[in-house]
Amino acid sequence: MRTHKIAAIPADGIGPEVIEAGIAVLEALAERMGDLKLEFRTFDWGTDYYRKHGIMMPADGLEQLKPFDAIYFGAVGAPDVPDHITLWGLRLNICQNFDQYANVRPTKILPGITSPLRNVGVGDLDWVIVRENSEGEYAGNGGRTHRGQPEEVGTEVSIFTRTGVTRIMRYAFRIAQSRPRKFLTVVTKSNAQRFGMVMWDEIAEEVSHEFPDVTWDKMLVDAMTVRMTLNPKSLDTVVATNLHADILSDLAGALAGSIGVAPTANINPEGHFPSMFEPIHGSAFDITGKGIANPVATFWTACQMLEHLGENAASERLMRAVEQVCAAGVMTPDVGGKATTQEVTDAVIGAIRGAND
Ligand code: GGG
Repeated sequence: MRTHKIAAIPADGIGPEVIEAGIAVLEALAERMGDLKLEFRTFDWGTDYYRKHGIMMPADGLEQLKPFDAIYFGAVGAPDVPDHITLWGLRLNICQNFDQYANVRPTKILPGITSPLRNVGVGDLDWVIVRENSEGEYAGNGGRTHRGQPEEVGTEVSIFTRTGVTRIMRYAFRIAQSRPRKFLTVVTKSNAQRFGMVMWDEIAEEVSHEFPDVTWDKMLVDAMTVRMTLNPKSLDTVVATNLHADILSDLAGALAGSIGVAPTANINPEGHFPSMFEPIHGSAFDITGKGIANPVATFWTACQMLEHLGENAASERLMRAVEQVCAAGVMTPDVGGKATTQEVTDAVIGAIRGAND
């Protein structure tokens, strides 16, 4: 029996709804596999915790997480607390302190889901966006002075380091190399931002020599939105800065039918810290408590988590079950269905139990 210890942090909004669904599906999967045990421990951190304690997670929270093999995260953000407090207090606190510098965001159109793009169907849009996840625009370098006065100044300085850019570039080239098309697009804004972004281009060129079998090209981020929309089949693996990739991956999710299906993995490739897996979507308080949150992104990121844990067969079985359920039309309203979170979850569990492979 292989055992993996997983820390669940459902956090805010629809986070608890989709993580509950994810744990139910993972427990059914482990039972079906027979030789796999997943031990969950749920942490009550997030905005409710903040309202009680003035912090999003306890001071020793990172120490508490360290012994786990992976973190399964829901969503962060609430209407009554500023977003920068909730985001930096929980999600970014974990990502940055656990050096989860590679954020991997796959996109594909699942069977049964319709893309808003014309003439694009299942198999046509198959991307992996690699987001630099430790520095850049999210370096946290800035400040405010003269608050409220006419001369008030606010700075938000992006930090790009040679170490940070080189390691994410290598990571992205490696992913591109592992995929059939062996093709990487490097996104920057190096026409207007002539220091850090030009360094990105130079480092991409340098790292590319380590991967002679990978073809690559460069795009400016504004032009990239056009290419994703009008020529989506021309793309495969993409690497971009923390902010650019955050924006592009929301677009990617929408082009694949809904951000409700888009997963993300925050990876510490060296394995010094647990990696963290979550749906891309946030807390979505407009639909919180209605029972209609799409759990598919949370299931798909569970597949990423299982793969990361070396459980490839379980990962593939879960992805097959999700695709089968989508193809059968059991889907939440964001992707045109009428099913509830619970109905989609039950259908995926049914598909896992019913699989005769
Ligand atoms: N599950 C992802 C999540 O909760 N995201 C909240 C958010 O606001 N993220 C912004 C960011 O990661 O840049």
